[in-house]
Amino acid sequence: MERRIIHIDMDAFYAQIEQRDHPEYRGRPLIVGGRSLSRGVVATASYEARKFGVHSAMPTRTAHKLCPDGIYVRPRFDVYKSVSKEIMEIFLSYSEVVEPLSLDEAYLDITHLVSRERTAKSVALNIQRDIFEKTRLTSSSGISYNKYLAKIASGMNKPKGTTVIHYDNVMEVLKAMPIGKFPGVGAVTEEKMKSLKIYDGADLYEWSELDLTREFGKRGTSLYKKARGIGTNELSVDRVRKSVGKETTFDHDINDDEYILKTLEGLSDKVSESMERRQFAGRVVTVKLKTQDFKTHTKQMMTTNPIFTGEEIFHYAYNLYHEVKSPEAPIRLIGVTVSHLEERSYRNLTIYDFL
Ligand code: DCP
Ligand code: MG
Repeated sequence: MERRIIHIDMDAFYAQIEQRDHPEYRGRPLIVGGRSLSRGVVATASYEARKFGVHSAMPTRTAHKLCPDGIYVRPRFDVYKSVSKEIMEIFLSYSEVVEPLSLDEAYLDITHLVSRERTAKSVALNIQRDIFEKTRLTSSSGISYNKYLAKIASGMNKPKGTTVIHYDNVMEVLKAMPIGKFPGVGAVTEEKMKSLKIYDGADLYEWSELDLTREFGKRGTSLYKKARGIGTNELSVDRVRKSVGKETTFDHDINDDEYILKTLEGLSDKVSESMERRQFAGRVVTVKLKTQDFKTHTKQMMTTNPIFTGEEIFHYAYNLYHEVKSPEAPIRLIGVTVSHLEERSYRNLTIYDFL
């Protein structure tokens, strides 16, 4: 049976909240993220700032060059989390089948709400209206018969868009889509595609499954299907990632405790940031070392309480490092992972009880 899936994604989420709460930021290029010129990274930028080429994950230093007159502010995660909770509550008032992807986006299966009198698009518009009434924030939605098409659709008319991809227009949309915009095609794959003269969906469509598998391994089949509008419509009930880890390989083998611990501290912060974005806390910390002789050594420890801050993670990683290192073996790689993850913010919503 054909399902109706909606993907909802807030517009310039952090930036829009800052503009809502600070009227003086409205209509101005606003950049939310780390403000340090040496280490800061842009979390997101208002649409006014995007005109200057500023985008998520860009070093703050680069953003300053592109947009020197922008307003630069630090994120307020607590506020974003509580807004996220509000929008998740709205989603749950429409459907029990909700799959959150991050703080500001989710899939909803709303098949049961659609009838001859009520289209999926009108349901999406209602959800967007409810979000606006409750939070004064705009969102975009995409509606389709599977997940990846709904996600593509929500990105097509941002901000404030509501876009439907159905059987009549799916091939037209996919064929015109630049290859880099296909879900699952990252920068590396995009380059490879271009070297094979695949620039858009129409080019991809010409390739046989066999040839794609030959070039891209197992992902070939998925790419073949994506070029044809075929994808899953099952919302994942348990897509909680099992662990979050970061590692670094040194340029040359290192035996300097102070330097290694500094690196470990940085990695702990990165793991924490990644957990922050997904609202996880974890119960097990693992430190991994690879020594000069290519041997891997790991050691892990259960924490007393679920942890998530960089300081907490580093506290355990610091102790583990001292247990696992051997004084005479220089290190080529170090990594830290937090596992046994659990949800933090939606806990009292019981969303995961039935997802
Ligand atoms: N985010 C981040 N670092 C990234 C990407 C995103 O910290 N590399 C945060 C900030 C965003 C939020 O997650 O506001 C949601 O991410 P989106 O990709 O949905 O981006 P936006 O909502 O900011 O903009 P858009 O209107 O394109 O959805
Ligand atoms: Mg968004």
